[in-house]
Amino acid sequence: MKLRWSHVTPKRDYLNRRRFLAAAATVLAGSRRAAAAKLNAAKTSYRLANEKLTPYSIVTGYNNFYEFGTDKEQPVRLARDFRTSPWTVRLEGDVAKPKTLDLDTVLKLAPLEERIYRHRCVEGWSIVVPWIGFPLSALLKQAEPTGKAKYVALESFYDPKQMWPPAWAGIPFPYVEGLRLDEAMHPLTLLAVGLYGETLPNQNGAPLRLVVPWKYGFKGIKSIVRIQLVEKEPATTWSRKWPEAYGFYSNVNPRRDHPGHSQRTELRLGEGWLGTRIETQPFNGYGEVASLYSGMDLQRYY
Ligand SMILES: Nc1nc2c(c(=O)[nH]1)N[C@H]1C(S)=C(S)[C@@H](COP(=O)(O)O)O[C@H]1N2
Ligand SMILES: [Mo]
Repeated sequence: MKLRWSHVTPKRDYLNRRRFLAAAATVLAGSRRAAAAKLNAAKTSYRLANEKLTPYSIVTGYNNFYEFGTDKEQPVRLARDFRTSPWTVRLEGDVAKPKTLDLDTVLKLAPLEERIYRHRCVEGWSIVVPWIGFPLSALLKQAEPTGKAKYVALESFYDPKQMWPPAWAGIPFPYVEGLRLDEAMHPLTLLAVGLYGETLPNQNGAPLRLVVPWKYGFKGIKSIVRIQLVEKEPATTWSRKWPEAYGFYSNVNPRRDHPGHSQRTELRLGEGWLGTRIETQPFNGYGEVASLYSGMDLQRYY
C-alpha cells in the first residue's frame, strides 16, 4: 500500500473519533495520562489510506520496553514514575559540531508533524499510530556529520535505580540500535516526541524515540540520550542477543521467516483487543524505500 496525501477518513469523522478516543482513554487510563501534555503538530503529513488508527488504550497499554518489564502490560505501570525531565541528547562521533541539546531545544529544531504510520513488531503483531515528531535528519544536521560518517548509533537512557537489571530483562542495557546514514536521513525516518496529540507517554519511549516504519519495531529505540555518527556498522541489542533472528537491517520482509515463526502475516490489533490477521507487506508497505537497498541481497542482509 502506498502513502497518500488524500484523506480517506473524512476530517470531521477523524476529529470526532479522536475526541472520543481521548475521552475514553482519560476514563480508562486515569493516572496514566497525568504526565502527558498537549502537543500540537504544525501540520499533518503521511496520512495512511485504508488504515484505522489503533485505539489509544492499546498503543499505550500494550508495549515492548524491556527496561520496564518483559510483559506487554508491565511498562505502563513500571514506567509511571520514570523521570524524563531534565533531558539531554548528546550528538557526537564523526561530526564537525558535537553538541548536547536539551529537550526544549530539540523540540524547536523543526516544525512538528503528525504522521500516521504502521508499526510491525517482529513478534507478529501490528498497530497504526498517529505519531508526532520531525525527520531525524533535522537533528543529525545540527551536528554536521563528516564524510567519514556512514552509520548512526543510538543509545537509550539506562538507570538501574529506575529500571530492571539486564539479568531480569534478558538483554544488555543500555539498549542500543543503529541505522545506515542514508536510512537515518530518509524523510520517512521520524524522531517522535508524541502520539495522539500529546507528549510521548513514558511507556512509549518518553521524551523522544525513533520510528522507522519500514523496519521491525525493535529498531525504534526509545528514550534516546546519545547519538553517535560512526564509520562502521554499530552493534545492536537484539542482533547481539540472537544474530540469526535479528539482523542489523531488519526491514519488514514477509519472505524471510524468523527462526521461531513465519513472518508472512501479522495480527493487526484492534478494538476490544481483537485482532485481524492480515498479510505482511514488503517494507511494511513503504515500498518507496526499496531504492536504498538496490543491488543488495535482502535474504543475506536481513
Ligand atoms: N529502549 C528500548 N527501546 C525499544 C524497546 C525496548 O525494549 N527498549 N522495544 C522495541 C520493540 S521490540 C518495539 S515493538 C517497540 C515498541 O514500541 P511501542 O511500545 O511504542 O509500541 O519499541 C522498541 N524500542
Ligand atoms: Mo518489537
